[in-house]
Amino acid sequence: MENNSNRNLTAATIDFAKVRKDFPILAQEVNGHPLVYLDSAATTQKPQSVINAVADYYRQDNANVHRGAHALSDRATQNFEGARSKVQCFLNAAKREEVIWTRGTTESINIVAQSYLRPIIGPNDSIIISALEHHSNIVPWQIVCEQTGATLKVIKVNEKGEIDLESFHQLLDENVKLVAVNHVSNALGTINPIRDIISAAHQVGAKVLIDGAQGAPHFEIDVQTLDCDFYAFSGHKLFAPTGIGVLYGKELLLESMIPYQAGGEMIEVVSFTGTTYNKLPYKFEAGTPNIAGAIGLGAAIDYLQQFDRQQLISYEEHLLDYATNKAQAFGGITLVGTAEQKTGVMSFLLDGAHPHDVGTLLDQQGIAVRTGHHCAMPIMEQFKIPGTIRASFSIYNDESDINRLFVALEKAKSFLI
Ligand code: 7TS
Repeated sequence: MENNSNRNLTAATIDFAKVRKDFPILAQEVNGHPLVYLDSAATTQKPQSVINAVADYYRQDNANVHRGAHALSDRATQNFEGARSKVQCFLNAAKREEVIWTRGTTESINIVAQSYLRPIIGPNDSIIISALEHHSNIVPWQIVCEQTGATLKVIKVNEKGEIDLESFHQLLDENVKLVAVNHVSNALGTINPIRDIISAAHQVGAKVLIDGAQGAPHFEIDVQTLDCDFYAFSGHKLFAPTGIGVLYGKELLLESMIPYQAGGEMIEVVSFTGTTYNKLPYKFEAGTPNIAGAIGLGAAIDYLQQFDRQQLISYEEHLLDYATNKAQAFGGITLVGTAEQKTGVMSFLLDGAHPHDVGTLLDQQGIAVRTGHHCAMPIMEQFKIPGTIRASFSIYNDESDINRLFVALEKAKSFLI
């Protein structure tokens, strides 16, 4: 369902004050102050159109999909499969069968680890990740290594928080079965050179998984041009509900893979003399899926696609520049992650204060940020810090949010230092 009253036409300049009004949760006070939400890298807020799509599904169409011989089930199935087609367009996947519904990025990566990689990897083989990964793109590969005797190799990251491509090339050889890197780092905001990584990996015959949890919310993704073998993302970081996400995989690879989970929906015929599996994408979708979540994700894609995405990207870049300049002028702030190519994530330390204490004082002033290691402990270890304060920006933020952050930081500073 589209929120026509707030529709912005592609060619027109986006009215960001109107965009903000699309997100009803933002119009509240927290601890006696108007909410400033700067934690979109953890999860984005939801526009009214997404909330309506989920509510409409439960109010009008709720039924199980692909099964019922009745009108509600037909409608639910159409909306659910329609959302899959929207994701296909969103990613520019060649086929809708290449779009698998999952719970989110974490589950998508685990499917690739267990259903694709584990059966084809052995003790002489290796997996490459970077030092800049979220735990979801580290631990599944460590488990595969424990199960198979394969080796996990880690690309170095420089002091700005950028992937060192030379170190990557040194790790690459024909025993590498998979390279798994994020599109954008959640902890530092670095945009990684995934095109170079994909083409170099393919030259030695390795497949590539892109963890797009922080990439899909910001960029137009074209999996065919990228030529990645797998791309994973979560709905909830893209203005959609929690509990829904996507694994894109090239058809031939998905065809070759064993199912991840077994049960209803993923079968063709079940008998005690042998069971055959359903075709793609259902082979990987055992059990009743998150129907409302998928429909909500479809609505979130509709919401995003009413805008000129390039303008959204420029706006987020402007917010990041605005915040970075303020941080540099502030005195006593150390920025962590200063890559040339960054999205709207500002990770920083208030010198002499623990990030958690700063986070608490910001919350008391109505400002939501995340503090800690951001599920990326290895990169924190490299910088020899326990964590950072992370302000992450989205299309519903504006300069006044950033001004409020710095006023609150002044207060925190006078209190703590
Ligand atoms: N990969 C990256 C790069 C992420 O940022 C996250 C979540 C995940 C994987 C896992 O996604 P999930 O939806 O399956 O949980 N990142 C964050 C974060 O930065 N703060 O909270 C969650």
